[in-house]
Amino acid sequence: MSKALEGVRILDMTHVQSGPTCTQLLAWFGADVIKVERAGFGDATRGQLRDVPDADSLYFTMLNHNKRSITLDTKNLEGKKIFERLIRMCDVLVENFAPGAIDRMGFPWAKIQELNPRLIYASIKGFGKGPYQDCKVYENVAQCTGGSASTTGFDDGPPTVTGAQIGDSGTGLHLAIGILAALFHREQTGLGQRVECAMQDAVMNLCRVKFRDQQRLDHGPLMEYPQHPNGTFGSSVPRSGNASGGGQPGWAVRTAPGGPDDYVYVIIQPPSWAHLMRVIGREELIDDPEWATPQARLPKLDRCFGMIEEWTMTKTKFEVMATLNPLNVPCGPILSIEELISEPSLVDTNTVVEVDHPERGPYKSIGNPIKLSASPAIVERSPLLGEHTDEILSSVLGYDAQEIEEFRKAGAI
Ligand code: CAO
Repeated sequence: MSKALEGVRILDMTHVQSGPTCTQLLAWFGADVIKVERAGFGDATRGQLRDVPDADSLYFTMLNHNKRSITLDTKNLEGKKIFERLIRMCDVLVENFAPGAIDRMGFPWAKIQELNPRLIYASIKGFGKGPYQDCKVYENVAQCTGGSASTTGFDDGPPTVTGAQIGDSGTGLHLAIGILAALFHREQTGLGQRVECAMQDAVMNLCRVKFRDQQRLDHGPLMEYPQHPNGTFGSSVPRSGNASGGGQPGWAVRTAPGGPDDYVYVIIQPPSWAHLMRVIGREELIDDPEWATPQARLPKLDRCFGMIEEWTMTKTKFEVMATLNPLNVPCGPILSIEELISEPSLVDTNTVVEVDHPERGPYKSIGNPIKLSASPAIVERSPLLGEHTDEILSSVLGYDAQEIEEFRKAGAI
């Protein structure tokens, strides 16, 4: 089996979550990802939310699989020489420092291009050009400034951030796509280019349907939202609770035995209406003009899902799934993280993997969700801080033992 990105070398200047998710994905596709970290400190996440004393945290290990780590002070005079050589030897530089940090290290884009015109220089920042371009941004700030928080939650509750890390991991995915496009472009032109993705922009892209709804609002109420017909609409897209974001209505209804995650999401697709009504014991509504069409149901979706819930509450979420699926009713149980992490079918597909680590022992992680038939990803543990410093300096950059010793004495590595 060959690796899809075999031969691509990534100079990974990323930290925390957004950038590391991007380079981890490229590493899973087979790129050689060299993570540059400050000696003694490393990526701040190594020490954040620690569960095992003195061991790299799960925050770090789960975002930095399949990489090599070199410690390097890019502000040290000797360190800058190593950094320059890395720029010459790599295909892609990825970074998500605060705005201007790479420039302040003495490496503006013009200089990077001069050092290596083939290098693709990819960055994540919180915002694109505009009033907030110099701001530092974390996950939830991006969710709040990208339209996700204002549209998530219930009408009578506050704006809500989601558990899915759409600001960080979502932007990392976007950046990875940009890098792959730039690599393809380089095949044709021989030249690298700048790839930028702002976290606000990535979240907005993921909130695309809410921008659809903002414009639909100009033409009347959003009839699939729970605010119709019992509530009110303002001038902006409201929070829609668990309503479906698509053309078919859906809702999360309760199931037995009534625990916090005992819910199932049910979608009423017109062709399955008859099946659904039959199974819940409401055959009389199958052809009733008050209920039989999507248009007739729209003003009373709450009652509709109420009826369905009366039935689902007599079953577990898995029984509901087993009953409705054969009837072609789209539905899905609300699965807890505890249920997902031990689900055998997800282990079989390597979506949930177990990885061993010298400091912390075995732990569970999420493998590559993108499956390539000829290049399956094998998840390897994250590197210890500086684990590959000497190896990279000698085998990638060609320094000899004495030069490496001098770099060490100068505090560059
Ligand atoms: N050698 C020498 N200096 C190094 C170094 C190295 N190997 N690696 C990092 N540094 C320096 C940087 O140059 C920077 O110094 P200056 O401020 O003097 O330029 C400094 O370390 C800190 O970098 P930072 O400002 O990026 O880090 P921070 O912890 O203060 O901020 C974050 C973190 C995430 C808020 C900020 O990096 C950011 O806004 N990034 C862009 C958006 C982003 O990706 N956010 C997602 C984070 S995950 O939720």
